[in-house]
Amino acid sequence: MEKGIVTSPYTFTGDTIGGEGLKTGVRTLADLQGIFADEAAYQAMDKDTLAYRVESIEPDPQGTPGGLYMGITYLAPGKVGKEYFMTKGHFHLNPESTEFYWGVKGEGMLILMDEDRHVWAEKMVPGSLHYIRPRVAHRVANTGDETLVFAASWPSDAGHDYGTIAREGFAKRLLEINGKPELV
Ligand code: M6P
Ligand code: ZN
Repeated sequence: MEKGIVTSPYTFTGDTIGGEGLKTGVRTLADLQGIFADEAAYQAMDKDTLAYRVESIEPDPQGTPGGLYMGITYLAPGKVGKEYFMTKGHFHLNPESTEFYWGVKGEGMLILMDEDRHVWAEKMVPGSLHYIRPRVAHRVANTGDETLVFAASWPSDAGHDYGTIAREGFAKRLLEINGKPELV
């Protein structure tokens, strides 16, 4: 190759990312204990069931100011009782930090909650782009019957605050009512 011209160490095909230092994280139902409303339905399910997998490129160490990460999440279809499979959800530890999510495949809902516990949701479909503002917690539910694939990009110094959601949850839940998703 010509001097000074190199190939990027990363790839992005639309629904996969790859390359140097690719990280993979897996969450089973066991990792989602306490987030679903129907505890009896949760207890009756196989805790080894895969809920989602996150693949990410994190070029700089966590906490680096000015850096950016990119990830793709593969969220399985399914429900615990009437509640769709969903990500744990988080605020950012650095409360001013923002994030983009975008829909790649399948159908879902991005559930958002501000610090006053006001909850709303944006429909996630292939091509939908979602800007998550500062101080807004975010979680994604799969409302379809195929794997929901969505991509995300967030600052390397955003951090994940899971504790607040673990303690207080979201103020509304996305349930299937008469065959349709409803925030209740
Ligand atoms: C997106 C990004 C990641 C996040 C992942 C799963 O890919 O926001 O930072 O880890 O979704 O969401 P959660 O961490 O809430 O389980
Ligand atoms: Zn985030």
